[in-house]
Amino acid sequence: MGFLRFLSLLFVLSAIASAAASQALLRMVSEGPSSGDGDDLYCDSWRLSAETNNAGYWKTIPAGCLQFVAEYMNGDRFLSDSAVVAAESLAFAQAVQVVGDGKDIWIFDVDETLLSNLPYYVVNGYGSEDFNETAFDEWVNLAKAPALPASLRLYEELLGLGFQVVFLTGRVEAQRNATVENLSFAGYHSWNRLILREASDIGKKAAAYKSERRAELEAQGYRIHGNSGDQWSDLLGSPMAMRSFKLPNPMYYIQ
Ligand SMILES: *[C@@H]1O[C@H](CO)[C@@H](O)[C@H](O)[C@H]1NC(C)=O
Ligand SMILES: *[C@@H]1O[C@H](CO)[C@@H](O)[C@H](O)[C@H]1NC(C)=O
Ligand SMILES: CC(=O)N[C@H]1CO[C@H](CO)[C@@H](O)[C@@H]1O
Repeated sequence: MGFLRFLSLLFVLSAIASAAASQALLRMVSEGPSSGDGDDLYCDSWRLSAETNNAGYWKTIPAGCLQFVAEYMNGDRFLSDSAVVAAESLAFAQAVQVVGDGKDIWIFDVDETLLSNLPYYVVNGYGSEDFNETAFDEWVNLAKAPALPASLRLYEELLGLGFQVVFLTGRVEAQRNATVENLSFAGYHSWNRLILREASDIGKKAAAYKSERRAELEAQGYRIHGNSGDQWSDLLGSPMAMRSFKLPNPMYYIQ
């Protein structure tokens, strides 16, 4: 083989190899890792997609992202992401003209917003397992969920600015006592009202149930300035708050 032919063969081979490598990378990023843990690049992109709702409904986190989600939830990144959301919420709230008639409200969701169920998910696979309602309800009834630090601070600051706070949760009336107990123990000392699902709400999609409750509040003359939740179904639907704030939650998606 002549030297030039050898060189051009080498060139063709390396072009094929680099095309194959970039194809493989594209496939990996678009389909997710085929096996095992540790593909942080894909998992971080998936997390962004889930948080922005580009992913739409998902039942469990992607196979291979268990380690990533565990590290995200237990690390500084989750605390920092939550703190930035709270800071942006506060900046908006400080610009609101609070009237002082008790009708300026801010809505908070409860689970993964005011309270963190991380202790439950630490022993239940961080969203990698199908949701087990029985086991989750047992955990809720223990009333051991700690506050999400950034939300507790925001809550205090909003009260200081003169807002009324309303807690609107997908938890059911039967869980009222456990919820009140734990909100109080976690540091949430007062609220305008705590709205839980009544019997007639059971089976409703979260977005429909929460929108109906917001409509009732507006009909009673309340002005819903802000709404904080970790699920899009806490925030979307009509009527919406003037500003909605999405907290991070890569562990589950509620429709
Ligand atoms: C769900 O949790 C309950 C209570 O902890 C348990 O008895 C049951 O086996 C679990 N179901 C599944 C499908 O894992
Ligand atoms: C909730 O607590 C009140 C007392 O504060 C009690 O009367 C009521 O029975 C409790 N409800 C449930 C479902 O445990
Ligand atoms: C973290 C926290 O405040 N947990 C409390 C939740 O409420 C129960 C009482 O129902 C307390 O025992 C926990 O300490």
